[in-house]
Amino acid sequence: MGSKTPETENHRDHGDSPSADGISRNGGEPRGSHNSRDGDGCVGDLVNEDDSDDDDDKSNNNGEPSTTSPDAQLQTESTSVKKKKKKSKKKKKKTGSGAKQQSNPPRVPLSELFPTGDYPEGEIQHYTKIRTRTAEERHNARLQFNSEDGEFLKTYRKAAEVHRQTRRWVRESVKPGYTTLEIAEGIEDSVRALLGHPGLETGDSLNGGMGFPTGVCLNHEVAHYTPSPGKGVVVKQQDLMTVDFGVHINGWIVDSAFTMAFEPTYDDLLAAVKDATNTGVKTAGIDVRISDVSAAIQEAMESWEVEINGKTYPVKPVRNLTAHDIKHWHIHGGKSIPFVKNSDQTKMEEGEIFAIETFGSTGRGYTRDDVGMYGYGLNYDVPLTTSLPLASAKRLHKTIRDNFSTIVFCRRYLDRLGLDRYLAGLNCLVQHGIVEAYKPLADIEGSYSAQFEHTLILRETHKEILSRGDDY
Ligand SMILES: [Co+2]
Repeated sequence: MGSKTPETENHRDHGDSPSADGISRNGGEPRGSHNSRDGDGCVGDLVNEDDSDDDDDKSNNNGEPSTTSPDAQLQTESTSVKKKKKKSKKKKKKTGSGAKQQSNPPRVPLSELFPTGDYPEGEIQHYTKIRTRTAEERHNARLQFNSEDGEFLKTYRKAAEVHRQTRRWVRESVKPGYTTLEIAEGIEDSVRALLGHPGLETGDSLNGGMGFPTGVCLNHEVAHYTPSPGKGVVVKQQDLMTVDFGVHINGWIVDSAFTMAFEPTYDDLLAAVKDATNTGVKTAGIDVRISDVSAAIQEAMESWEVEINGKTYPVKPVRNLTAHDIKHWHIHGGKSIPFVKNSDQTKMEEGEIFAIETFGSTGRGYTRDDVGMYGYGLNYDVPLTTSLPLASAKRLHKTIRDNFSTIVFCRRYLDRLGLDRYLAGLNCLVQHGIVEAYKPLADIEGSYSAQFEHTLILRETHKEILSRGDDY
């Protein structure tokens, strides 16, 4: 799940600046030193009482963008020469012989596939820079980590394995003709089955479930699109599709995303954004400054020019989205990593979990709020007891606390709990600042954007890329 930053520059074309307010209302931002804030909590506007108009036309192909190409031939050369990439190493530890196999679509709980609880570890990357620490720092790190290390890592690796097995279905079985609703629900059915938490009983989804609403974005849709109840659009052969979903176990969230296509014309764009994300992953480390990670990401992304359907585009990092740290129950922990140069001296710290993601676009490299709604999440710092004018809002508030806590959810997740006629209550909660609402984010029509994202943990001697798979 992407995180939105407020932006200082003027946005001339659309006049729809992403509300610069809302940031302050968003709690969970304890460290003040970073300048690029986790703005995902922006309530764009509070309109949108009913979501009946979302899932608007997903077609593109207006052939609009055409950023001019310099020299196509030269570009092709440089692309192919520049980017010879070695495969990310995979280290799949298989559990015992004769273990059960996952079904397709995946529905076998992981507890049956890994009866010993030894889930595959992520990719291990060693730090590029040695750090020096005081005895006290080392002591604190051990306190935080070592005692519960085993259980904590098991939990996180299990969530990552659920993500890998679920996305395998998307990457191998989803074809043009599927609707975005079938894809989102397929993912959600899979995640819940693999976790063994259907999430229908009150509180069950707090033990494990979706980390946020499944994002399925097509073409110029950059982030935060999820089908409305009963709606969805048919994915076409020529569509570029980004899938972003999270898996949580007891509030610990794995956040990972990928972009896929059914035609080779997008291969370079996918490679560019994958490169940018992997560069960010490689750069991340204890005591590494956010500004340094951003600079590395930007340089990698902008080193690419890509050809799509015969047109050449520079790949622009999306300037108002960021990578982010993850805290317990909080998808955005308060540190944000932009994909463009900045002077944020905030450092990454031992024990922190980061969702390193990047978005690249052939459009403006800037998103605007689109119509419809993505999801809702309890504001972190709101007191449990608040006076609300609507009884339905009070009831809904309790339902949200009992089933999602501060995990971001969408209307489909309320519907499957059997709730109905909750929109007035929901809007009331948004208007009172108890619940934050998140809008879909798009670049200009006719553009294409891609995203790759991994969740990693900064351990004492190395980082573990928890969500790494042999796919990306
Ligand atoms: Co994310």
